Amino acid sequence: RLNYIRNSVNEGCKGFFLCYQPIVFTDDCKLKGVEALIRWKDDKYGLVPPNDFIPVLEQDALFPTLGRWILYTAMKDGMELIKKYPDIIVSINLSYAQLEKEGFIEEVMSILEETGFPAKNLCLEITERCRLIDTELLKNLIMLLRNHGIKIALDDFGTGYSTLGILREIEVDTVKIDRTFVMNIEKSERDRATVKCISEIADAYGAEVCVEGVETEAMIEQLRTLKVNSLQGYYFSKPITLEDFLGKEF
Ligand code: G
Ligand code: G
Ligand code: MN
Ligand code: NA
Repeated sequence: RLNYIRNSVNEGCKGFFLCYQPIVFTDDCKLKGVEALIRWKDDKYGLVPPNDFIPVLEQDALFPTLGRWILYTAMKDGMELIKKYPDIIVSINLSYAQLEKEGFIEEVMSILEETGFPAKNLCLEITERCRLIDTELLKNLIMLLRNHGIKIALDDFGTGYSTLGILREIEVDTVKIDRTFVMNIEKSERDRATVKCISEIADAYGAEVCVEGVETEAMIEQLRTLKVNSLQGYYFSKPITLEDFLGKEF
């Protein structure tokens, strides 16, 4: 199946598409942005989730092709979203293989120019696996991207390599608290304390907090009592296609 997916990348990223999941402000649940999430679909294999191909393709020589396609498609779609929601922030997940590649910043800048998408509406999410690259290099890249007005989010915070150590070292705009920390927030005093502390640290570092995996009204009530700027989760919407997203009111 992987060779099959590899071939699709070589055939102009055939079968790949992006879904968008809303991110809303905690206060009023109004739309703040979207996260772009990749999918692959094909007649033979059906719908294949990113966990089944991203980690493997990341190690592949053709990943830059897919990485560029993701950036380009999300910004092109982003232009459609901006027409309806002028202040929308479009978040795109990055792989370390993309960041590590020479000329990455130039690539992002050229796609911004090509699509006309404004840098201030763009947020790049870096994840645990990005820690695999040299911290100095990562710090430097992030500083340069932010100097261009692009926002940076630290994804999956609290899990894997997405730690306090890295948050202390690099300056990001948003910390995305992993959903495992909020799953039981209604019952668990420990989890509430954890989210509260992460939020306070993020605040002290000048970063906003986004909580992922919000599935119930009760979770929202809990999170409103903590310093959480934005929320994302199935309660608001699952990731949906651009067409479906534009057909709804958020
Ligand atoms: O959408 P879903 O929950 O299936 O995503 C599973 C994982 O795949 C998440 O960790 C997510 O960050 C990652 N992922 C989704 N889309 C992309 C993408 O476009 N690029 C990268 N690098 N990772 C992605
Ligand atoms: O690692 P990252 O944060 O990029 O992954 C986001 C993934 O989390 C998406 O693939 C999305 O499908 C999934 N997701 C988003 N909201 C929820 C939710 O409320 N509950 C669960 N279980 N998964 C979610
Ligand atoms: Mn993410
Ligand atoms: Na996450």
